[in-house]
Amino acid sequence: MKKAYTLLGGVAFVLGMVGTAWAIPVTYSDLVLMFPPAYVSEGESTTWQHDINDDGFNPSADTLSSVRLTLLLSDDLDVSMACWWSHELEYGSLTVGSETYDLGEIDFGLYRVSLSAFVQLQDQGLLDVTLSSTGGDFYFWGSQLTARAEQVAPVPEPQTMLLLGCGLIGLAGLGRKRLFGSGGETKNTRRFVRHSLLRGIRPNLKQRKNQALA
Ligand SMILES: [Ca+2]
Ligand SMILES: [Ca+2]
Ligand SMILES: [Ca+2]
Repeated sequence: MKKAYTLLGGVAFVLGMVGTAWAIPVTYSDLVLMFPPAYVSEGESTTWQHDINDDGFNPSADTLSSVRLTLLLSDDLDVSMACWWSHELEYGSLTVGSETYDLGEIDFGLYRVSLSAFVQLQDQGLLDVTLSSTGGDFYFWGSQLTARAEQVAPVPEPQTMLLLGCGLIGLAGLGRKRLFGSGGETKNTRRFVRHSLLRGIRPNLKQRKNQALA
């Protein structure tokens, strides 16, 4: 009986696994490059859009946990300027949804921003970004979006579940036969079966032997 409980427990565990959906960590990235780089003049701004729908993002299956933007910016070093020390300073800010992030002084390099809210990306798979100059002018070369998400694993189709169910029922039946068969049969029953079988086969064997000799 102990074995029977173990088997039934195993079947229940597998069935439980089939019914439960689990989350898989996924990372989406989207690159927007500017050729030539976008010029952001003093007090002006430039906008672009990231799209992770074409990278496999599914708003109903993916739950975003973190979103980061990495921008490549450069100040517009004017080599024709007479005095190298009189270069102006550039400052920028990034606006995503209702949030604005200060980028500080712009030189040449990568500027990373971790977003605190990303409702639009979660709902539509799209992210509209605005880069503004809060002082001086500079160039925007491109933006890389990195979004981490938890993806709900697809639930097996009804046909697959039906097949699996049939297999499990078959396994349970086989296990039951093995478990209860040995205990339920008495020695006499076994003997009876063996004798019946032998009785059924022997005459045939004798007949064949006689036929072969004749
Ligand atoms: Ca994309
Ligand atoms: Ca600068
Ligand atoms: Ca400048």
